[in-house]
Amino acid sequence: MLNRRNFLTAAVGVAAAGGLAACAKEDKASTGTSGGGGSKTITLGFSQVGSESGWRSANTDSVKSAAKEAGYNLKFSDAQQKQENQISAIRSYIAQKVDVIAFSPVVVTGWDAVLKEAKAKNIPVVLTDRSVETSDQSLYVTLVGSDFTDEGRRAAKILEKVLEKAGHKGAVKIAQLEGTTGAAPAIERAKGFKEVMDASHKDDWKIVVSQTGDFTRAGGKQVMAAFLQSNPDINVLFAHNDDMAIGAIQSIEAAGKKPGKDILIVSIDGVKDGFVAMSEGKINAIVECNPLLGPQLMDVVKKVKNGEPVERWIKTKEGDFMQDQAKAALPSRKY
Ligand code: GZL
Repeated sequence: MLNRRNFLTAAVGVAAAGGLAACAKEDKASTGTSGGGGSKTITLGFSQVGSESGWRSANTDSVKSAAKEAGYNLKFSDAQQKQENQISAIRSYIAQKVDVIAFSPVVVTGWDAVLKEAKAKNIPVVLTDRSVETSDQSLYVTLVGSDFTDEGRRAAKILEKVLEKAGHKGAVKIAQLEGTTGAAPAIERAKGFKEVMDASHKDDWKIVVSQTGDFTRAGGKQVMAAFLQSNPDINVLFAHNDDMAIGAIQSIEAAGKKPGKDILIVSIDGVKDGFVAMSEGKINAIVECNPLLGPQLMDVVKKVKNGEPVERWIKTKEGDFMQDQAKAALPSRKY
């Protein structure tokens, strides 16, 4: 929740706002036809988490291109992974009286105050990608995004196949590279993975070390290096996204070990670089998390603007890939 100091700062920010959010980077060029006074063109205010990973870049491209395709007036801001920047951006969209606000919340908590301000101004809010924790379900209309808990379950289940294919014998000592602390995908992927572990692998699998790498390559590289210092007998890495896995691979190789062989790797996202690493034998399996939400989002925004009913959760469709599928799949990967 926002404390009094933050709230006052934000209030001052809103008073002065008029246009750009105080700290976030807002794209100057809005896409689609000009909002102007014309009521027929939809003006959408979108606050993006940041640009921390290949997944995020693909997600941003999808939102921007779909808004352009739909002829919407898109106001877009990059929060550089800071919640206060997202809150400022949302407040500036409220001040600009956009038709709909959409955002991917960097973390699950701390949104009630600003979402209540949007509600007070009758501006509907659509969540994309990540969800929020709130007791007031009226604060957003719908979530367009993946089931992260299921992604965690799928990661554990595909690890079973990876271990079998590798002919692994003995204890499974897992290092877990967690996503951004407090973010829905980090919380829920860990939860889903643990569900399968507790149900089917109480005696043979153990997460020996787990820490956030903040969804970035640099984070994955740094934390994996520390993991290898403290737990040299790690034989599996579960990374909450490909970017951290790719960073970790650099540290694994620097330690003189073979990623994909000495340390089996399962990751989530399915970005092109993840598929390249898989085709090189360095990642053993990837659970896809589809970032191409733009078209679904624009369709929902139009329905919401027109007051039409929408489902509470519009889930994205995604698959799972083993290493031997990587080469064939690469040419058709869209992100
Ligand atoms: C998942 C998304 C996550 C990706 C990461 O939907 O929120 O954030 O898995 C990204 O790559 O940083």
